[in-house]
Amino acid sequence: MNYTKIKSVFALLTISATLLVSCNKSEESTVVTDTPVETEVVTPEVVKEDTIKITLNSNDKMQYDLSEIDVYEGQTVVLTLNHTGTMPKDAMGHNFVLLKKDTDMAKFGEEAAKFQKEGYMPTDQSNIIAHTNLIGGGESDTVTFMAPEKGTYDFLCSFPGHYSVMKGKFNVK
Ligand SMILES: [Cu+2]
Repeated sequence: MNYTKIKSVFALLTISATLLVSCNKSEESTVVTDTPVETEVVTPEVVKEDTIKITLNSNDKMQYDLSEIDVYEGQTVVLTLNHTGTMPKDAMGHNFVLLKKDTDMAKFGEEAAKFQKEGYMPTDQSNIIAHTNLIGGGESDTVTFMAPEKGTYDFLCSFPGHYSVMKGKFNVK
């Protein structure tokens, strides 16, 4: 095989190229070293699951146990929020609210605080991608939604005052 042919094989094939590289390593090592870019091409694509399950725990100390959540674009996200404490939701209620990009978290938090009867969930949900219900100690709630487009989003607990610490980044890759 001449150099040009081998190069085109590398460019077109991924898995076969890996085999070629390992077979030809000794006799044609110059080809391998001349084309370092190909090593990126032969990396197999990570298999992404269609559905990702996420467990987010919260407690009586006004804390989530995750500050970052990573998912892939287009995945179905099944997120379960647990409240591992014992305090009632009137005093230490928690939820998970995922905001659309560029939503001002402080403004959203102020607005949500006005909706006590609705579990601190504003009637206008135009800034919300997904949310769980408000839960108290010992309770859980699960929300299922499609991961939005690639980017970084904010999530928070909308119980008054909680978002100053109960917040995190939802990364869609
Ligand atoms: Cu909370």
